[in-house]
Amino acid sequence: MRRFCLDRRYFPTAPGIWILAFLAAGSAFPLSQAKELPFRTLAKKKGILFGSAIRARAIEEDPEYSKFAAKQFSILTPENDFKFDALHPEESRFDFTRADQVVAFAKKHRQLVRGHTLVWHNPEALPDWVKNPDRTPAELKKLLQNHIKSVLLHFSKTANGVVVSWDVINEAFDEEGNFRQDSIWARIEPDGFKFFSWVYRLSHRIAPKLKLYYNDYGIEAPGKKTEAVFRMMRRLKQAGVPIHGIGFQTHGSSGWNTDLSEFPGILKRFDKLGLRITISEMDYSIPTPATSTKDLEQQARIYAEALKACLSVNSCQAFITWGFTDRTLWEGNFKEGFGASTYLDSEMKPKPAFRALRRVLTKK
Ligand code: 9MR
Repeated sequence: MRRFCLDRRYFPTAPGIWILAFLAAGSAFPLSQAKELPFRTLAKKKGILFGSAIRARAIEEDPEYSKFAAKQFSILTPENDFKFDALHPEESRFDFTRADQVVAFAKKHRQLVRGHTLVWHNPEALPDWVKNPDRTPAELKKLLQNHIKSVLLHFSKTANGVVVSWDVINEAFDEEGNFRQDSIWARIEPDGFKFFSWVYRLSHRIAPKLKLYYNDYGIEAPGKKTEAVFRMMRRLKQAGVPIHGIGFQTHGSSGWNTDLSEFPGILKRFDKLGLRITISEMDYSIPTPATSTKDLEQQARIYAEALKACLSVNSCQAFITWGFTDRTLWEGNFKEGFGASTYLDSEMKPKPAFRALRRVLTKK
């Protein structure tokens, strides 16, 4: 008892002890980090999911990358690991190794996965056996049907409740708003409405619990393509085709897709069709090396505007960026001399865009 009284003379009372302990620890544990809630928590308070494109290989090989992804995100889009060439390298062989690694990571960190993508014309994401020019439309139809069925059934069995949505068709319209006739898949059915109806009805029959999205870029401002996509979505909805959402990729770069002032209004139009909305591949590339404060601030402004647009409609489910560090960029896809499109630099240090996103998410 006596000793306890003595001790009390030297040790402050309850609130005081915490203030002292905090000050003493201050240098080793900066206040800014101590109180920074991860993106996923901030986003949840705003009613949305927050995520990024992710690569199974980077999760495996780069601890800093995987630590950030585990902590910050509530939804992941496999950047390439769910694509046709990755999952179905030969006609009679599927390979789910990398895809299953993404799912395992998501399960471990209580994250959702957005499947990407079942039907995409881009030859980069198609294996040679599909691209064989001798295939008849009937053969193409059969192989696409088999691909969709096998892939959706695999994830229904192994990732039920984790893979919750899919970009079923990706980028089916050209810049003029035409259903792409140069796509290999248009050989199955050149009429866009009939093709969409077939693919979405088929996918819904196989996996009725999934939310099925259409996903495209360059539809964040008014124009021919935005209008064509809107009309197609409206027609599909009116016809009762099971299409549930639309992904606005929101890629941009200095000089392209820089004006997002009409984006909230566009989202409202799609929202009124009863579609869910996702900002699905947000990024903004700038001249490299990315040292200009003006460019970095412009990048920050665009990221913030896209996120605000998402928050402006109730149906916006998720804000997903196309990568989160300049360490792992989608090489080769940028204009010469451009890059640095994410919100962390290649050393994983926050760029102005990182702060800008946090400001939007923390604003009352
Ligand atoms: O970032 C992806 C890149 O690593 C791949 O090589 C490429 C082809 O599969 O696809 C890139 O991702 C694209 C996405 O799947 C669809 N929208 C545009 C993205 C950037 O090109």
